[in-house]
Amino acid sequence: MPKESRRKTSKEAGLSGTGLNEGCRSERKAVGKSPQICDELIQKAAQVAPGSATGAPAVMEVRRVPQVTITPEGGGCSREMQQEDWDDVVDGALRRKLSNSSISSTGSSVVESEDDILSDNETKSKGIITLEHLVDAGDSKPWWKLKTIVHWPFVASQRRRLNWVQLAGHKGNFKAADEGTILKKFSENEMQCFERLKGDALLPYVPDYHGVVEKDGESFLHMTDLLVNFDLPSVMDCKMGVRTYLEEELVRARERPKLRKDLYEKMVEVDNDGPTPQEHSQRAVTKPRYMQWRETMSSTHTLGFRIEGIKKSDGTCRTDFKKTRSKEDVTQVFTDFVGGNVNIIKSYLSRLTEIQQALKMSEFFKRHEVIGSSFLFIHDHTGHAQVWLIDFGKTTALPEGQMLNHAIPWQEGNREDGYLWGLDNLIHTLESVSSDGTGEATCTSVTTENSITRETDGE
Ligand code: I3P
Repeated sequence: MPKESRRKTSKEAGLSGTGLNEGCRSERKAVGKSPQICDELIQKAAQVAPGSATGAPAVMEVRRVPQVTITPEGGGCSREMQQEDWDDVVDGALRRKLSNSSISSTGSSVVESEDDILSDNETKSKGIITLEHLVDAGDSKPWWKLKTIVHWPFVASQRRRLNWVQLAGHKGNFKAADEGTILKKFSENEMQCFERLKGDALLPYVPDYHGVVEKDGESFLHMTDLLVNFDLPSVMDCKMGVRTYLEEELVRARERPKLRKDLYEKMVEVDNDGPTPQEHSQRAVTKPRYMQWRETMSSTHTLGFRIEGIKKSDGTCRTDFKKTRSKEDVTQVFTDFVGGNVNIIKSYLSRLTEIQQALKMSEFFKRHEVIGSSFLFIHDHTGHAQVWLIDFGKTTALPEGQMLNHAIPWQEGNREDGYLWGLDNLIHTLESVSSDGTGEATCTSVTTENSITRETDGE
């Protein structure tokens, strides 16, 4: 049953955006143990400071920069980070000291394709962003200790560029690049998808791809930073589809089962009753078992998409959605995400409808099993709102001549992913938010484990 695990080795200490407070606390409460997240989620959208070709903002060299100590998680939130803290950080006489101690390595992949999916044990890789007021023995000036993963830039003129976020995905997969672009750790699979998307109906809805570049001895996919035209954006990552693992992973796992202690630990963090008695006694689970458990705990099985993470314009960041499953809960999360702003929901709906049409036209979509890909929702206070298709590390071409429906139930062997069915439900969910701000989501149907029933079945 288990899939051979695919551990990654990337440890780039490039950039990482952060969030903090409320969401962190709520997740900690929810799982009872781990202080949470806020930096891990979507390494999917990134905001990169303009600067040198090496990615380090040139301006950093001529200004005093804040000292930021990055520590592993632990300890409670001293307090929430406020806007004035950022002001202090960017304007004040704070000094920086960077350490990567809380950046954990990622897994590697037999598929050598997945760049953007959470892979680290959350207890290790997620932290709480907190500030502690400390005394600098050197000049008696106070400075703040920023716990967890934070990287530059903290420069006043670039304050709006502090939004570089990773809401999900393997950590350390991104590096700074020239203004308005980012570098994502190379994935052959994803690169091929970008190449095949050239000229496809989906092209306007995926990040611009600028080719493969080498940096520090590694290869990266160079692409446009989706956050660049937003002012302090709010970002949400929704992973699409009813299935989050490839069929080939299942097969491999059956052939070479591998027990994973880290996944067992992640499971019990969320639900101590999750593992079977046998899994408890071995203190390990297989990867497919974990992935399927994640799908049934969240809305992946019931709605065909799930919320992975949210970073809001106020800096708060949440990834505590593992148990967000019902349509009502999902609706509430969307309502909170847009702050009840129905116009933003309408903009999102309009974009989703365009994407839906494009998906139906797309030759690429017909011929690929789309697994682990997300919609990235981005909006800001100006009302500017966009949705992008991201993360094609596990999007796999079908054999010549084979096509998918994307809306019928998955049965092992048919490679269906439920992507369009999930999009239908996502649209219905947003429509219910736009109708009354809190409305009840109406889904096309109800799913049971591994089955989708909808009006279009059999189309
Ligand atoms: C991770 C998530 C990822 C998966 C990762 C899981 O769980 O399901 O999709 O990566 O596997 O740990 P969670 O979201 O609960 O953190 P892949 O899609 O690349 O398999 P990994 O630990 O083997 O990286």
